Formats: sequence, structure tokens, C-alpha cells
Amino acid sequence: SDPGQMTSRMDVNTRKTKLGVAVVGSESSWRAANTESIKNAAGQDLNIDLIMQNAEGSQDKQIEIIRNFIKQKVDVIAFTPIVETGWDNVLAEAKAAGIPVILTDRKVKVEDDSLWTTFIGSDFVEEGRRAARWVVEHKPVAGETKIVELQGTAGSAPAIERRQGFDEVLSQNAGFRVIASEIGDFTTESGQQLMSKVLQQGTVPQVVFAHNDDMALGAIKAIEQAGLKPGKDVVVISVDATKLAFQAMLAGKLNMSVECNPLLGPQIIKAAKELATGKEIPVNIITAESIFSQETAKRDVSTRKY
Ligand code: GYE
Repeated sequence: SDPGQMTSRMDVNTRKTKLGVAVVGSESSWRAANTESIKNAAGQDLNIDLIMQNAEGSQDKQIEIIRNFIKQKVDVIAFTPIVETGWDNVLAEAKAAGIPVILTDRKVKVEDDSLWTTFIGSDFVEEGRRAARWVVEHKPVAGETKIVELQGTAGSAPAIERRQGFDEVLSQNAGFRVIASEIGDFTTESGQQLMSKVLQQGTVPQVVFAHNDDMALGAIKAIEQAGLKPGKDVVVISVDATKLAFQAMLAGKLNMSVECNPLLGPQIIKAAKELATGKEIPVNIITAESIFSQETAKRDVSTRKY
């Protein structure tokens, strides 16, 4: 065969894959674990050349980072879209440049789904359902159970979908009412502020559902500041199941956390390499997850990796 052609094919197979990763921010301990996981997986792979940049919670900045990746002619782009919408243009630019895009952990809503190749992450709707099913099974009072929801970043896939799954299961069961649903940003500070505000208004719910552990930890502080016992006077549940959540469960302050696994690095690196060589990969790569409660926290804390 044509020797020239052989060389170029070999080039593709031996050249490092240049992977541009646009991290969404540093809002939570989940995010810290996720960022580390990607760095580590890339660091262990001699065939990956990682360029990682942090958008610090700004969509504009994230778009700018992606545009720079396109300019630098990376082989693959992976990013966690801070919110679901507003990506059509920049993703069309990546497509026009022939650069495949991996959505890591959060999804997008775009007109044309061929603008991204694969989603690697969790089923957030199911996470919301799991939280609600636990509340239904552990109904704290005989009458109506009043619930306060602390939402993550407005317009983000995990906030939208956790809320959707939670509502779905509650609406199928009598005796539960979400009396307030406040919008935060997945940080401990926002959880504390929102919960203080709710309590200052004189509302004491039986259950707080926070969209992530960091917000739950903030809510726990606010509940304590109000002279109440988190985990007892007010049941607190959340999502992620980080080490800090396990500690709070062992202290009896957090009642339950739905698992959301941030350790996506190895899958992202694998997908990036496959896409760089033109391989077809699944549209959705969904992480298998469960829930953890105070009863099992003691057993599981020692093996917790994030
Ligand atoms: O639950 C939260 C983080 O997108 C799944 O973002 C992620 C969420 C996670 O800040 O802690």
C-alpha cells in the first residue's frame, strides 16, 4: 500500500490526544473530587495531553475557554456545562472545526443533539426520586410533612432534574408538601444563608432536601444556630455522599445522602481517546449509584474515596 498513507495512519495512533477540559468551577467538594479524578486519570495516561481550565462558575468564561480550545486545535473537548442552555453557538463552532465534545456530569439543551457526542455522568432525575422515596419511607410525622428544598444552581441540569425526580415521587404520595424551594448555587454558604432565611421567617420544616451535601452542611449550621437539632428536630437529606456527608451522618446531623459519583476521570479519558481515533461510543454513559444513611455510614465511611 501507499507508504505515505501508512505514516499518517501511524501518526494518528501514536500521537498524544490533546484533551481540553473546561471545569465549571470550585463550588463543592464533589467538584474538587471530580477535578482531581480527571487530572489523575490524565496524568496516568502517557497518551493524553491535558489542558484543564476553570470557568469559576461563569458561563461566559466557560464559552471563552472552549473557543480557545478550538483555536488551539485540541483533539477533543470535555466540559461540564454550568447551565443547560446557551451552548448552541459555541458547540456549532466546535463541530465545524471537527472537534468532538464530551459532556461530563451535566447535560445541555440544544436544538441539534449532534453538537455533542457523549454524556458521562449520573441520572439526576433518579437521584431526586431516591431522595423522595427515602422521605416517603421515613415519614417523620403522622400529619402533613413540610419540606424545604434547597436547590442548586438555577438552570443547571442537576438542580432541574433532582427537583423533577423529587416532585415526581412526592406527588404520587399523600401527606407531603414542599413549603419553600429556594435557589442556591451548590455552595455551603448558600445553603446556610437560605436555611437561615427560611427559619427567620418562622418556618420550621420537618425535612430539608438539599441538592448537594455542601448545601446540606450549610443548612445544618443554620439549623444549629436557630437552636434546633439537625438530624432530629429537622431531618436533613442531600445528594453526593461525600466524605464530609458521611462525617455529618456519623455525627447524627445528616440523615441520608444519595450517591452521585464524581470519579469520572477514567471514563472521560477512555472516551476522549476513542473519539480521537474516530471510534463510535455510546451516547450516554451513566454511573451506577445507591444511597447512604446513618445506619450504613459507619460501615461505609472507611472505604469512601471522595
Ligand atoms: O452534585 C454538586 C456540584 O454537577 C453533579 O455539582 C454535579 C453537582 C454536584 O457542585 O455538588
